[in-house]
Amino acid sequence: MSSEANLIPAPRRVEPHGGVGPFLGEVRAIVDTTLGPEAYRLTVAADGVEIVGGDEAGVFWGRQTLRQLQGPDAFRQASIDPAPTELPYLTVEDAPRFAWRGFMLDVARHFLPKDDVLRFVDALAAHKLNVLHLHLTDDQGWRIEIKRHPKLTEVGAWRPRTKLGWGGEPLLWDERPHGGFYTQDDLREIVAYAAERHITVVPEIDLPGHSQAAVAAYPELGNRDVVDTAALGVKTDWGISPHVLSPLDSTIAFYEGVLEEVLDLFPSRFVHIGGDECLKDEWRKSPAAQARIAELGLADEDELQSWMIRHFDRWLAARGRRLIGWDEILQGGLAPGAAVMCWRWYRGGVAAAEAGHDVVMCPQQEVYFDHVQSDDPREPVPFGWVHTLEDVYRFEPVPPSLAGTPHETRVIGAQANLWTEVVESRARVDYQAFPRLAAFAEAVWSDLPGPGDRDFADFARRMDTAHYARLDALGIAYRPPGGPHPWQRRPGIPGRMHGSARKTWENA
Ligand code: TNX
Repeated sequence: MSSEANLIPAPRRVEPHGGVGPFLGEVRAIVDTTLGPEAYRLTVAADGVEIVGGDEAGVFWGRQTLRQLQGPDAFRQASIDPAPTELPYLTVEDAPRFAWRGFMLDVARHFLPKDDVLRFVDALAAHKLNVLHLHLTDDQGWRIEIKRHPKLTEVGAWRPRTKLGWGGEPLLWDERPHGGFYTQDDLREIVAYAAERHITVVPEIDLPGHSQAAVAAYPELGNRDVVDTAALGVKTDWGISPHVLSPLDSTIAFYEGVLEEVLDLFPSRFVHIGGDECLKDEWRKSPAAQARIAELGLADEDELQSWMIRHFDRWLAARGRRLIGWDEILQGGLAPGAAVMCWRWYRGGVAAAEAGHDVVMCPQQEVYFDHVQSDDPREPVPFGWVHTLEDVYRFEPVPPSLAGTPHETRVIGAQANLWTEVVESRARVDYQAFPRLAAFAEAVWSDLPGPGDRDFADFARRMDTAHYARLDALGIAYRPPGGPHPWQRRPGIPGRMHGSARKTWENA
């Protein structure tokens, strides 16, 4: 039996009443809206277990806490002990700090089969995370079936080979073709499975950059007056492709058609349209793009991108949805209803919050889970900055420049992002995500003090005495505290390190 002090994420308040009793599997579940969204009160007493939730999600999070109290074996797929578990008598009162507690999975660079996604949804639920952002399209692959444009997956979901690792020498290739996509029914299943666990799936269709797979499938989407787009394939290596969408009406109409099908599959209020890293070289050279700039009376290519984003902002708003995009959508002026996902330090997020836009903080200097977890040379594929478990535990979504100001509440939450250029399988996803996702979950759920005052030693103790055992029972191939198991290493695969990230607010 695990003790009440080992819960992750830590609840707001735990009041032990002394004594223990057997848990026979019955829970009295009640909704009482005075508790507030996602809040719950869990009571274990001699007369049974009761969960009062502020809504159904609150009841569900209460059940996750109860599961942790039952001990690690409650995280197995089936019971291995016929004897009832003993529960401590107590009251837990709990509510999340942020409404958006997200995780982004890049299924474009490497496809993750449907059943692995469903399993990951279970892991998110166990950590009280409530948003799964699926990065469904990129230069290296298109992963969502679109009925009216079948070549997006027939052509765009496959590449002939894949760059191994990131960086120059040695230039290694995995010569196996790679690909895969989710059918619309697969996505309906993922969305429904997540909804049963009070997790919203936010789809991302990246535009106008990161679109080479779409251009490979439909060459007319690209800037044909400057490149032979018919000769382009799906990108096989990493980095930012210069081959972006054309800003023509035909391209916009094509993507409206894509988004119509996306809206039909995903009930999420927020729809992510990317907007990041759109190289403007083709637009600068393209007479058609320049004519568009002139016709619309725009100053430059940044304003042209902004015009496209504004178009989709209005288009989504007219259908009762809201646009969210990476912080580059600030360039050239932010669309009125847009929310911003801030990945380059905190700056864009601060500017957007001050201008009255909702912000999800996911700075790559703090919570990019494709980056290494230690400076141990045995880490599989050296990439990015070092983000240790402790670094992530001390991640603070609200920078000091917003804290205590009226703009603070514009930070609706935070997200950890797992890009998959060097993360090619379910085991690698597990390794990069865990245990850091447990620390992240506590940083976004719990009412923790400022980053410097957080009790990492206590978190580490809860990990060691209970949470690693829960992850074991869930079958998650996490990074052990002492470093990678021999079979988790990738010797000889090149990478690219960014040096050491400075944990200061100077760039906020
Ligand atoms: C930046 S974050 C990207 C991704 C890469 C990632 C690698 C963002 C909006 N763009 O395309 O996969 O860095 O860490």
